[in-house]
Amino acid sequence: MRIGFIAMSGVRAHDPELTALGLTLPGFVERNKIVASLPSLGLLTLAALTPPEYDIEYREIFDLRVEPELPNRYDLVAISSYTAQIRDAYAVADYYRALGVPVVLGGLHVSSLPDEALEHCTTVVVGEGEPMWPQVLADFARGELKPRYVQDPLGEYDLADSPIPRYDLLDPNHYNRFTVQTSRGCPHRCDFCASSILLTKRYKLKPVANVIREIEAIKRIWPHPFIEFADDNSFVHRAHYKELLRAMVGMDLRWFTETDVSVAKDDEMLELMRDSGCKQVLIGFESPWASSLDGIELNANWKLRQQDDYRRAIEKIQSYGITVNGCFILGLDGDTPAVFDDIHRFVRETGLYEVQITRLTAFPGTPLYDRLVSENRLIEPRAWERCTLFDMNIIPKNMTLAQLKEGSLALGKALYSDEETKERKERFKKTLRTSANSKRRPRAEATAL
Ligand code: B12
Repeated sequence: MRIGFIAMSGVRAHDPELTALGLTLPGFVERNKIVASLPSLGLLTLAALTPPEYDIEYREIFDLRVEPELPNRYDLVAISSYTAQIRDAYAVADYYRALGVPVVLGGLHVSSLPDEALEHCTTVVVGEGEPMWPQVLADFARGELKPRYVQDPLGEYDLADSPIPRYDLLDPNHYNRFTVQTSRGCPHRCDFCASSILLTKRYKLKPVANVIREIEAIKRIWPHPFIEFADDNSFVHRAHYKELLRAMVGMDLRWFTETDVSVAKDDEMLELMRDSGCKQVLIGFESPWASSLDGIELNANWKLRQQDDYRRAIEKIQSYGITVNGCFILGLDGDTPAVFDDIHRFVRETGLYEVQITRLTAFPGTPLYDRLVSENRLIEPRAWERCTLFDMNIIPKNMTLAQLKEGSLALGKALYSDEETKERKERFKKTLRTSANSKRRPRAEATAL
């Protein structure tokens, strides 16, 4: 029996104008080259939970229009789903179903919209894949595959049970980075967030020993790897992450993760990050404006309360030789057309090394999506191909669509120009030369390992 694990892959915009721009702006091209080829950790994890009697094939499809040939040798097909490329995922599912091959769809998009998915597949899985996949396979083996498997309770999988993803199915020459997930969920609840919080309301940690086992598995096929933590918010649990980072010191790693601005308050954490090979953290600042931050974090307005720390935090983190990739969302409800210049000014003043601008996007399953449906502010409901974070799928509140389009294009052209990209890098290098924090100091833990 042969199972095909199929992931849609690559990073793109739907609007051809944006795609063309992305192909030419230096700062943007560079970032795309780095992230465009990340594997599907979800499917590699399911592959690890597949008994050895099955033959496994892992396949990524970058663009169905470019590579329309699909292998026709599977007895079962498992497809993962994010929103932007769901039409392609459904086309692949339709193709195999027409051949009589059972198709299982899982992942963030179909977990939010299982009924839509069932129009294209044999079976849909709602929730985290790890506890569900063995049940699916057992029923498949008996010829009793059900149309729907729903994790109950949702998000309660214990990451202590997590297997080592099948990194051995990958050719390291095809990737710039491998991903490792060290936590799932986030304690904050931003109304737009369409990440793993859709699957787990609880912030969950993977035990240090499991993470280290995964890194060791990667190092067996890629001795000096670049690792991206596929976390929504690393370092929330300070003591846990310090233990993890101590164990990573001396493993000869370079790594990247997503976190929040509060990490800047913990010097010991920053030292450990530096000493274990952290090269960059991505932080969602979202906006330099209080009016735009107000209300986007639904539990306690956390994002608004951090705003005063933004500048100090960037300076502090970067003084450790760790670059900050600052993310800003354009078209938030508090934004007016004046926001574009202010973001530009903020980036230049703070010396952020890298910057990511995206347009406010309402993904299915998020509080933002439900709110904008009720306010009739979706441009084209169910046009999932607009959910790239670069395209526009919402009608902004305090500017016109044309203003959002023009303002973000002009900002992108300025920020990702050759001149400004170089300027940001030069400035970072210059600060490092005078920063005492950037130098690695010998530490007891490092020599003990
Ligand atoms: C690595 C990554 C990528 C990689 C790899 C994507 C891939 N093929 O897996 C690349 C660079 C290719 C990529 C591309 C894009 N990405 Co991306 N990416 C991530 C990132 C950083 C980590 C994802 C991850 O590995 N999670 C860990 C795994 C274990 O979780 P998982 O995939 O959800 O899988 C679990 C379950 O969903 C389930 N499951 C998943 N698949 C299946 C299949 C079956 C059969 C079953 C039973 C279960 C199951 O089981 C798994 C284990 O529990 C997240 C942000 C983050 N911090 O998480 C964004 C994220 C997933 N990306 C996002 C976006 C928007 C994009 C792009 C649209 C960007 C663009 N403009 O092109 C594209 C879309 C790609 C697509 N297929 O549609 C959004 C998706 C939102 C959404 N709900 O759709 C996220 C959440 C970031 C965000 N800012 O919101 N991305």
